[in-house]
Amino acid sequence: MYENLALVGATGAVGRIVLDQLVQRQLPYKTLKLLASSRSAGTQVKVGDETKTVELLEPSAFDGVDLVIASTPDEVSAEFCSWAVERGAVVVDESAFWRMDPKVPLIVPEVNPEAIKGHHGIIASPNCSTTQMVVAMAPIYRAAGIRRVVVSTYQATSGAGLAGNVELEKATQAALSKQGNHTAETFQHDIAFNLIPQIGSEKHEGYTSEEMKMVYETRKIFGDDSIQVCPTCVRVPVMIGHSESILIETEKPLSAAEARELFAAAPGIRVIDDLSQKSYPMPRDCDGCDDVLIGRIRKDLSSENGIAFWCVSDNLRKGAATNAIQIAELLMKS
Ligand code: 11C
Repeated sequence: MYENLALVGATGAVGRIVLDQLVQRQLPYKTLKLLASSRSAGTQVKVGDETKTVELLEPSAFDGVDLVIASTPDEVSAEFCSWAVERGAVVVDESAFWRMDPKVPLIVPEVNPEAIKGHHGIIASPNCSTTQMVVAMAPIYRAAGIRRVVVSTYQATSGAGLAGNVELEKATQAALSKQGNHTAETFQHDIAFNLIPQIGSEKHEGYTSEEMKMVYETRKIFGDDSIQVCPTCVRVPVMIGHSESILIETEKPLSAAEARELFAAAPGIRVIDDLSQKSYPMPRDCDGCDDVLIGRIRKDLSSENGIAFWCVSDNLRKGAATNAIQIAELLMKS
């Protein structure tokens, strides 16, 4: 039974959406604790019609808790998850810290819900840019197999948390008032009217940590190390909604019409695809929605088995909060 819940990181950008979703999706819990570091402990937070006080994140806070949903920085997850698991709770963790641990299932419910059976107390939710891509890949993978994916991302500033959006606003105001370059703190360079082809740190052979997450997490979620992924991750001056240009090379040939049908029938995907009517997904369309939006579906003109498309998703919802809530729902049903 998972009826006594705790949410760690309740005051962050994703934590607030998790709270809304707990209420909107009517998760059947009895008690709910909100936990955060000393900086946010004591804060009052609305949960539906109730106002709750955020409690201090410490080992004894998990006494009597069955299920934890956590949206915290990696170093916080590294420390507190064992406090919860030792007390018998299961943690659904959104940080990157546990994702590649072989004992920890990495779950996207539309893709690999069965992997949840193997958990040892911690279940990880993937990086936002991986999540929307694997939701899009899943129906194609099942129907035609996937050899290779080439993906370029256009990632919103909220991927870096509330601070990312504050920086975009200040930088844009500075640029418009001609005060010159805004001093970048969250991002590597001034984000106003700019694109930054670096998300995360330098990691492997010229690829960044964000890009390597897309490689390793994708293989783990599909349980298929043969999938080749070539990612380029770019920060763009958009507050909400990651966009991705994706080219998939399949094992078996697939027409654009077949790919469109597969996407349309897949859970968690909404197709918006009529170029003649200027109809395709854009980040503004996905703000507040839980689906992965797909459009511009077309055959690759340069290879036999290539399908190209455009994919947009709310990085704070399906990319983070919604995926974690769906994992919690899976557990509650199990
Ligand atoms: C970004 N994708 O847009 C990152 C944020 O591993 O969960 C999420 C990082 C992660 O900056």
